[in-house]
Parts: sequence; C-alpha cells; structure tokens
Amino acid sequence: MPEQSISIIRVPFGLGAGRPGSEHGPDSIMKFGLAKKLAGLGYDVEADRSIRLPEGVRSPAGTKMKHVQEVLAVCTRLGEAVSEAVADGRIPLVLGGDHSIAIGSLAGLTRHYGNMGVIWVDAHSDLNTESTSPSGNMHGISLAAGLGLTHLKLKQIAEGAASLKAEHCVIIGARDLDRDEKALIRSCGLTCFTMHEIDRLGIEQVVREALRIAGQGTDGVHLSFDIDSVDPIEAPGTGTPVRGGLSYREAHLLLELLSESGAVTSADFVEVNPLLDRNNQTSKLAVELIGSLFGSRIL
Ligand code: B3U
Ligand code: MN
Ligand code: MN
Repeated sequence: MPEQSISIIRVPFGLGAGRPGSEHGPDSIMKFGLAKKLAGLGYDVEADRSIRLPEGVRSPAGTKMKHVQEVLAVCTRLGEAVSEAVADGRIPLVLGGDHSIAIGSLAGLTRHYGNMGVIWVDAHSDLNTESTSPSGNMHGISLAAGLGLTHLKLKQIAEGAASLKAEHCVIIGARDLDRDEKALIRSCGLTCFTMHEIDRLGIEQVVREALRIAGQGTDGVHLSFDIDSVDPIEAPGTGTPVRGGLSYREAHLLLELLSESGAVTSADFVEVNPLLDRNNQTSKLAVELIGSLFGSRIL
C-alpha cells in the first residue's frame, strides 16, 4: 500500500474573530511538533504551505459584517490549496486561524466531493447569517455559508464548489447558540448533538451516530474541529471559551473513534489563540488531538 500523505496547510488569519490572536495558531501548533508527530505515525508530511492575505485587500469600514473582503481573499487562496492537495491524493489538514477559514476548506473540498458529509465539533454552531449575526464576526457564519444559507456562496470562492446538504451535516459539542441559530437547527435538517446529548448518550454513541449521518451515502467526510469545543479548563487559549465543554478524555475518544472509522478525508483545526493561552496548553493539546485523529494510541 502506498504511504498516505498529509498536506498541512497553515492559515495565519484571525480577522474573522472578534479578538486578535488566532492568526498565531498555526505557527504555535507547528512549534509543538505536529509535523514530527505525523511523520512518526507513518505519514508522508508536506508542511510548508502557508496561506497569506494578499496585500492591499481591505474591507470598507462601517459594514455590519466585518472583514468580508479579507475572508473572501484568504478563503479563495485556501480553497485552491485544499483543492490541489485533494487532486494530488494528499489529505488536507488545515490549521487556523479563526473558523471563518472553514469556508475556504469547504469551497476547495466540494469541487471534488459532490456529496460530502461534515462533522462540525464546536461550542457554537456557526449558523448565523449576515442578517442574524449578533456580532458581525465572520467566524459565526461559516457553517451557514457551507450550507448555502448566507449571501456569500462557496461557488464565489472556488469554481465548481457546491453547497453542503444539511442531512449529511452534524454538529457536536454545542452549548452556546443564538436564538436564530436554534430556529435554523430545528428547521434545516442538520443534526446537532449538544453537550446535553453527549451527557445523556455518551460521546461514543454520539460519534457513531455522527459517522452514520455524515458517512453513509457520502463520498467524503470533512471534520471541522473548533478547539473551543473542548472545556476551557483544558483549552483556555481560544477567543470565545464556553464552560461545560468536552473533557480531555471525550475529545480524545471522539478523534480516536473518527480515526478508527477511516471515514475522515480532510480536517480543519481552528481557533487556537496563543495570546490567550496558559503555558501553551492549548497548542500542545491541539497537537495531541490531531495525533489521535491520525492514529496515535495509548498502547
Ligand atoms: N454566535 C456568536 C458567537 C460565536 C460564534 N462563533 C464564535 N463565537 N466563536 C456569533 O458571533 O455569531
Ligand atoms: Mn466555530
Ligand atoms: Mn466555537
């Protein structure tokens, strides 16, 4: 069997979030040994890709949604890089940055996967639209953009991209939802396993269900992992921490189960903010969790 290849794509971009710092996430995660870890697990690792904001791109001041042009420009470049990785048979592993960059990943991926499932692990649902967003922050609309519910469409970002189907999208770990997001979750046909369901069913059953929803009848599964899904006790270095999140063990088990399934074809790890971190705990955790997704085991 040929060696599996991973393209690590760094996206040092944080303008989709309300506070600065997530632009330092990719370098911090790399500094704590991600490439070495993945190579040690037997992968051929390409780690030199970094997506920069093109010079001179600046959104006009005074609009409700902030930094739309910057998000579009970065996501366009990211979409190209992700698409290239898939075309070359490499697994794209995208390091954010804030969660708005997932729009670029989804645009690049849906050029290749005509019927892709998505597992969105997050304290939030990122299902606001330009009209419902309470903050104007683009990281709060990224899943809605993937579903084609925003004015911003994936096909504006990558030619041949297409919106996701809600019935193959699953959110895991939600505990901070806006009123309009709740209404949308009830009406649009996606599945949301909040922390309440995780408490009741256990993370193992939740992941099995998620894999069924995102994996059956699809041609690929994208994992978009927002580190704020994990409890702030374990992951304090993130812009919008919310108490009551995934425990250290639950987060690892989730990723180990996804790894065992062999279903995941691409991933984002986003919202690590080294400026808010304690002793680099969150960056180190991200490296460990990515390791679990790619086959690292206790024994
Ligand atoms: N739902 C809120 C808050 C939020 C979303 N994503 C994060 N925070 N990280 C919003 O701004 O849309
Ligand atoms: Mn998010
Ligand atoms: Mn979040």
